[in-house]
Amino acid sequence: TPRVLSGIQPTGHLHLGNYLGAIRKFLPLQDSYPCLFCVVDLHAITAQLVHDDLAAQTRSIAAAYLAAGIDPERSIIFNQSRVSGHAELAWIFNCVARIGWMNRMTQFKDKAGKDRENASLGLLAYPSLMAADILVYRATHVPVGEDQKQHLELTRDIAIKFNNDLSVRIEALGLGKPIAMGEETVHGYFPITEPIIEGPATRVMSLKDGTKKMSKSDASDLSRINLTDDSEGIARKIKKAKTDPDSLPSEEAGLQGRPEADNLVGIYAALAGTSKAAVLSDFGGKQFSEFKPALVDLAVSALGPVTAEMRRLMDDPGHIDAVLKAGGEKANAIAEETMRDVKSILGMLQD
Ligand code: AQP
Repeated sequence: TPRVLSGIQPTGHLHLGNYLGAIRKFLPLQDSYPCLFCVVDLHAITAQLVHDDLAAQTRSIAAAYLAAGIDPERSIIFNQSRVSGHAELAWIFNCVARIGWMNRMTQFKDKAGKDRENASLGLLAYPSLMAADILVYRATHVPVGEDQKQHLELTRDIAIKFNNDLSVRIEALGLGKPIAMGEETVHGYFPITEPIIEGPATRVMSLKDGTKKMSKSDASDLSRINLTDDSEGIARKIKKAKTDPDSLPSEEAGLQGRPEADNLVGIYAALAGTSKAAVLSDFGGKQFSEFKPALVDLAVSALGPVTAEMRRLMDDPGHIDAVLKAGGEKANAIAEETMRDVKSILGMLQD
């Protein structure tokens, strides 16, 4: 049975990349699938243990989910640390995954920097916890930005290794089921999760450097549009965004070698719900001086209602806390089933 899960870390302000790459994609999925949307607070402590405002940041991600239109009656919204199954399954996955797999993760290399020996063990094991976030709900689909593709592949590797190494026990307990793996059908306990990485904004780039990902941790606030920016802020950042001196091409191929132009056209396409080709058929031959004001109008009108609703929700933290608590209870019920099965498969004694 299909099930969707995605999560966002409560570390710093949400930006346009998080919105277009992830949050906005959640909405249509809840019409077709059971969905869980998580605020991954256990992930938030991997790079930095102490946060002054973890509770407020957690509420603000939940507010973004709600403001984007996620319906807590239909989808489960919760924070990760409430459901102990995430950490429990992550431990088991630490014993499934190999150290070499973790060492190859580009996010670990980027975030650990040069002083790798001094990075937390949690930062290295981050993808194992992410696999647990997904598989503790036996989720089949995960909408994410392009940067998470490698972690999703590792989630699949963990599921495949668990299914293979424990296949005899899984079958003996009658816990095996047919699992879709691309075109093939295999047998096992955990699904082989598919990432959903689609559309023109799977990797939104910095407004200051079209070769760098738009990121919460970029020192320059001008590099990103935060979901907390007001209309003037959005307009100022788009006007100051780096471009090149040429006019826009009429066809997508003309964006090659022009990362800043490609990024702004991609953002426009994603906000307008269209393709880059369609944007270029309107703006091909036009200068950035004409394109940027159109992008400002579009960004302000698309983001304005979401950010206003986020602010309104943040004025009532009690409501957000109640949503997270109720979501946590529903999530826990599913996670407990998985943990019971997994412990049986491993031969652990339980009641
Ligand atoms: N630039 C981006 N373009 C498209 N999607 C993006 N995502 C993040 N950046 C972009 C997607 O947002 C979701 C949440 O990711 P996260 O909680 O892991 O956030 P993050 O990766 O920590 O965000 P940053 O801004 O990239 O933080 P730092 O600066 O700490 O590295 C995911 O689905 C992610 O793909």
